[in-house]
Amino acid sequence: MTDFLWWRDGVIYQIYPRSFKDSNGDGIGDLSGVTDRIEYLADLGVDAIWLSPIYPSPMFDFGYDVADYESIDPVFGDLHDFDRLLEKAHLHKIRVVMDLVLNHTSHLHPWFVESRSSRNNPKRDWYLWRDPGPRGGPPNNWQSIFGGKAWEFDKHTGQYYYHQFLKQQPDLNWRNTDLRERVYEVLRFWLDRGVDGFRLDVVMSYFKDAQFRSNPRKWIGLRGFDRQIHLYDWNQADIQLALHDIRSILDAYPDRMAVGEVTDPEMAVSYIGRDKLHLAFNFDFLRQPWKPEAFLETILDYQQRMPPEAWPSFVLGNHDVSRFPSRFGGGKASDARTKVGAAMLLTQRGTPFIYYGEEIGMLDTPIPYREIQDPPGRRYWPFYRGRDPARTPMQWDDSSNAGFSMGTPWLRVNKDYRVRNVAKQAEDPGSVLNFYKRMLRLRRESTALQNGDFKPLKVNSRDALVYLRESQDQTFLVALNFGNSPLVVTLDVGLSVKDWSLKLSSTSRLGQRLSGNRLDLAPFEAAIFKAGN
Ligand code: TEU
Ligand code: CA
Repeated sequence: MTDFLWWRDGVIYQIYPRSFKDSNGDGIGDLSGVTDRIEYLADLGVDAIWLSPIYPSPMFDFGYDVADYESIDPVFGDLHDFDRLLEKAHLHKIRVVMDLVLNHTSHLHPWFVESRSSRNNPKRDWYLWRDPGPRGGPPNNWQSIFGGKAWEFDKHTGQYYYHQFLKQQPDLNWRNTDLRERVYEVLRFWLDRGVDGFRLDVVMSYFKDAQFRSNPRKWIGLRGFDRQIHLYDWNQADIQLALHDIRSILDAYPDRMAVGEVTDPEMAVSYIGRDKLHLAFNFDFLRQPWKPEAFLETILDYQQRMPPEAWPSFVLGNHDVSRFPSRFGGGKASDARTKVGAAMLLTQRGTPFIYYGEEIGMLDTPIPYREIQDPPGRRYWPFYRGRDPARTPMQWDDSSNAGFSMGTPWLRVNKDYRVRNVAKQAEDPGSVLNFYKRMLRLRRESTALQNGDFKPLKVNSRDALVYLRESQDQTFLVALNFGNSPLVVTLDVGLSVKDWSLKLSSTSRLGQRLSGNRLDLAPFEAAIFKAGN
């Protein structure tokens, strides 16, 4: 491995455009807002941005219900604004990844409007229409991820259509060749415009069982969806053909990438490789408690499943889950813990994804019931409060609305914005922001941290995670203290390297930390050493 390949060796930053920066005071972030912040992202040191959907949408699922794949929603700007953003990002060597939601459309998409107009409309088969079951009910037992049955009866034509998410998000029929060809045109539309890659929303759901068999049941789980084994409503073998198609479309352009959203690492490894997707998310880090052995286990499990020609990826957060500083406990030690999490993420063998705001340690924002915007949040409140808490405005400075907007933000700003914001952290050498910058710089200049081997070291402490990242000419040792007490760790292997230099520490503690097999760590210290200088 030599030449820098952006999606393999770089770091990708997810932007939720509604919440990043509002340039016109309507309370909603937009493309000009992102364009204004390209210098910030370049200075932070990320290699690419992934934009959550910005297409025209009635926003029942805040853009994940697309009404036109080849345009921009006016709330975010227009194609001209998009081209400006792309051009400026490229000028700063930042790649741009679009979110493509191809499992379903909005119910207001012209394709669906046509499809539902009559049983013999040419686009009827572009969606999943079925006759009622034997007793007049839904065709089978499939459930919606956002609650209730996945089938909606359409009186006009007397059939049900399938929706894995909201009823305003009817699923496309990927078994229809015309539909597939049309969708592939969408990929080319954006590739020709110059975008560098795609994040494929719920790619494992494109194909459903051709016979529409009911799923087997399970007895535990909050939602009806959780109480089924998903044998038939996702991850069908035929998806592999679509993955090949998508890859060959991308391969006709230089340096393009597709990352797929799938549910678990087992699926992830079967979706990536030379003639499939470049990357698939591994969400295992999102499910771990704050314990070194839990993370180590998932890393090793994933490493062992990974086919030789495939490349891993890691995330600690996204727009669907609680922010990681909150998930791992928040409170007084939040920032110290966040730095340890960041050091772990950014020293993995695999492409790291950062979710906007993580770099300043943003926490979940509690949203009162009457302000909840997210549909599953309303439906399952108070058992589940939805995804709004992780989607609140980016905190830029201590002016009103955290410098996000001159108007009233679509979601409230976190109360801590006067103390937690970019401007303030930029001034403080010990801030989370400056730690991310130093980490990103170190990763960028170290081939071993990008693509060297990952080798865990056995240690005599339950609070420590210690590993090597080794390439032919570089060795790094990463030592993470997950606990709030000082640690003296004994490494159980004789390290062949005697001479280590400390490259970076998340604390201000001075002095020697690694000598022989003895490693000293301050509370919540993340320390990174390099063999030699
Ligand atoms: O998410 C897929 C998904 O199933 C979950 O992440 C889901 O959002 C979670 O279980 C909450 O209940 C993708 C997108 O990331 C998400 O934002 C969209 O809402 C969803 O697809 C539909 O497009
Ligand atoms: Ca705006």
